[in-house]
Amino acid sequence: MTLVCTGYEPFGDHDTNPSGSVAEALDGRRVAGHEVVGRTLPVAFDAAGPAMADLIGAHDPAAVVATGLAAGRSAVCVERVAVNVADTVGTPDNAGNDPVDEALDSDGPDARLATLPVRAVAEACLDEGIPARVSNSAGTHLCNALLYRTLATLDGSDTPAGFLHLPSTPAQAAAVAREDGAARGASVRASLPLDLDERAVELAFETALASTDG
Ligand code: PCA
Repeated sequence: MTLVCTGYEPFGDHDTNPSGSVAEALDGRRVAGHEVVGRTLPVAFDAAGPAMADLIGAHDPAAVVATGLAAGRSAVCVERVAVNVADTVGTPDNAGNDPVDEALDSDGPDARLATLPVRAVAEACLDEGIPARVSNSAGTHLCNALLYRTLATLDGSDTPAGFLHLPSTPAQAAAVAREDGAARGASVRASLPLDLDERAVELAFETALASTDG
């Protein structure tokens, strides 16, 4: 079987997106006996959910881990919940959509819980020295929407699925710090290198499959 990992293209003020880099790096890699299908999704509310549904339909994965950038967060965030709300909070998607306080699905539940074993994934990361935590809010931008729609697509199946928010890379943090005047004493946002992001995704798959195996 396969494992589906997605990341995103750059969006907003970000020239790069570590999540897309992680998905591309993992594409074709064997993790826990399965081959990873890693894809970069568009940052577009109308397109990301259907793209994920197509990936799941085409590859019938044993587990799904979607990832996205959460600039400023200090650790890998294993998201517990997706809420039925779309609000870009002023950063339109790459198609120009800028929802304010909208429902993702007017007939859907208020929230959907990730089916990854979120606490075990965070613990596995921490055990390997990767800064990580469970997060109880994926925000209301596209990452929340993708988790909501992925869980809807998999509703009724036993395929575990979840979402990891990734911090900025060191290069992103340095670029912003340069602009912000860090060389004159301004603060620098937290960051994490891509190899630790990649390992966190591997651990999410390994942990999910270990708990599925019983
Ligand atoms: N992060 C955004 C959307 C795309 C991305 O990488 C989010 O956190 O919703």
